[in-house]
Amino acid sequence: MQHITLNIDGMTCNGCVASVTKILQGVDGVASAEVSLADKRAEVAFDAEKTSVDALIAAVEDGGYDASL
Ligand SMILES: [Cu+2]
Repeated sequence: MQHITLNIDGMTCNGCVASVTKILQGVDGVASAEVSLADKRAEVAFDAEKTSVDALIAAVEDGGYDASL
């Protein structure tokens, strides 16, 4: 299991937190996603054989938010 922290931009409320959490948890291979509005971060645990950092970032950006390492 790999653990990363992504910087997330564009979240303005708890609805955004819920959206980003759902996006990340919807990626195949993601075990857990903890999103913080105050820190503008997402801590993600995932199976590196099923997904990748690039795929996680792409999923968040497809949802309308900015993500970076
Ligand atoms: Cu919002």
